[in-house]
Amino acid sequence: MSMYCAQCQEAAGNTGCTVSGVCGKRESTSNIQDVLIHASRSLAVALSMVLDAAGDSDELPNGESVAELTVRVGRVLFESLFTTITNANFDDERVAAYTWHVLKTKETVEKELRAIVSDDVELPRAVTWSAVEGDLAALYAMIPEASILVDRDEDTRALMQLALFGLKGIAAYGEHAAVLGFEDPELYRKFVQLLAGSMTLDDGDALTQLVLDTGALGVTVMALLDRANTETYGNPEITEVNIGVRTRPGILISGHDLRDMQDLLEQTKDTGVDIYTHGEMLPANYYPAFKKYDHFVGNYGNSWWLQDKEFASFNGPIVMTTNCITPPKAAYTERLFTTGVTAYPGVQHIADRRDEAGATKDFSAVIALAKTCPPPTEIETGTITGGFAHAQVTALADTVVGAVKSGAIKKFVVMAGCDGRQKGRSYFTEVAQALPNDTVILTAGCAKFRYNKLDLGDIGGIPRVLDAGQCNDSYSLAVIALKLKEIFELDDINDLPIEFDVAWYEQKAITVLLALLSLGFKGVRIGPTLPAFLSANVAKVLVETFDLKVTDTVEADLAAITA
Ligand code: FSO
Ligand code: SF4
Repeated sequence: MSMYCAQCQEAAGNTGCTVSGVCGKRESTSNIQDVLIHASRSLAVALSMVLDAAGDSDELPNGESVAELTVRVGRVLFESLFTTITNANFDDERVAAYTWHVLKTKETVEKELRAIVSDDVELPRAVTWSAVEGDLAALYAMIPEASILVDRDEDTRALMQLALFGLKGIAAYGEHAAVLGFEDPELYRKFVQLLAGSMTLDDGDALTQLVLDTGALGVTVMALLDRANTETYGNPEITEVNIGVRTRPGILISGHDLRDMQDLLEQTKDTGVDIYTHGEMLPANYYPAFKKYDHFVGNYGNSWWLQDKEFASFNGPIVMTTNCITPPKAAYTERLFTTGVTAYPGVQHIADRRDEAGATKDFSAVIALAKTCPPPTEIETGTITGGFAHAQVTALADTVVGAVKSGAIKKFVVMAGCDGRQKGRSYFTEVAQALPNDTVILTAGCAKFRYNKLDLGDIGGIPRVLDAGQCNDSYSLAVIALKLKEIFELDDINDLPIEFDVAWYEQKAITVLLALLSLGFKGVRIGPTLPAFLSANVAKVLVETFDLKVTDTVEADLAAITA
């Protein structure tokens, strides 16, 4: 076996990619990502030892406070793990650069630790290993040690991966909040301790607790990101989003980074260039702060895996702010730009802003290119409706509650999550189409593209598909459920008329799943398959403890959902 990766729903044969990734990830990239993850967990182990040694004191011998050190390390870890998420970074050199940055940060933590503990204490290898910057061979030499397959039985490995992938999602959500200036030292501290545990623990009970704690931290980080987004850009509101095109050249922006959206909209004002969203950037259309720009036209295309056709027909430059990028086609490679944690070899990269506080990114190269391009080719016309995040739904609470009480709404079906290439995902379109007219679909994430253009009608003015936003906004769906529980004065959240039929793809979905379990939701149905990295025993525990289900046939699930 030359590589091993089972982190996403498209893992080959639903066991794992071992030669190259179904996503297009090469063996070398997968292996160097394993080393980056290993370095990141090692850094977490080093810092957690400092935290333990410091106890209640905030003072450290070398001048930095414990809180300052934790935030500094936490930022590095958020970025380093985010870049290893599926379809984020395919560029070995950039992954290596992240790894050296992590290792350099680890050296500073090791110095701090050395100053606290006595000289005769032998520090673990996680703390002491390193690799000289620029020495790729030294990183490759770490591959055998970094592999998740090393010396572990399958149940231990399954629990470790479940926690690690949940932590990757937390890193992504945390990074999105951090670029908007929303950070929580306590969140970083817990994150570091959990990440360290994902490397050092090998006892089943302790690892199970680690998974549960990861779910609880998932709730915390999603609440932080919700605050970051809404306090920065306002609460999403009901919006008719144009899916047609105008006649001027355009720039297409995809991924999840709203700060990039803000910078791009500002810099393209009065330039004669229009802005369109793609994939997970669609919900940017729902924010008051972005609606004020006249040159923000609407959304172009569908979910991430259709980018090879839709980027080609867009005709102008495309900015990928985060995952999901797919191996680009020649028809648009020269018009494609990446930024942030996202990268692809041979694709132009917009430099990051993170090192300069408050600095904006420079999109001038993208804008200059756009001015030379023809306008987008129209592929659709009309509008789609969205913007049903928790504040908007709460504002409609009287109507919604009235419809539930009158029996006009019998069930809410949460069909959030991610989309993917697999043919079997037509299941989600078929379920949405076949759900009876007294059901409302609550969605978030790119899973929505499987049914958000169907004409499913409304119930007394409430659309039957309520889109809360990005997968990053899945928290909104939990808030809505908790609000309904409060309004209906229920003791148990599971007494609500809510069913879950969630599509998963990458690691943020694992965070969302663990967060839902942590909030007490039971009977969550996920599909189109259970995660490949779960062992039979771990899957059994999830089924028995949380009544976790895997999607079945459309007919069987419809019968169960509407029962
Ligand atoms: Fe989709 Fe991709 Fe948002 Fe994911 S674009 S699949 S969960 O990486 O990020 O929903
Ligand atoms: Fe395979 Fe998914 Fe890993 Fe890509 S991210 S190598 S498709 S398991």
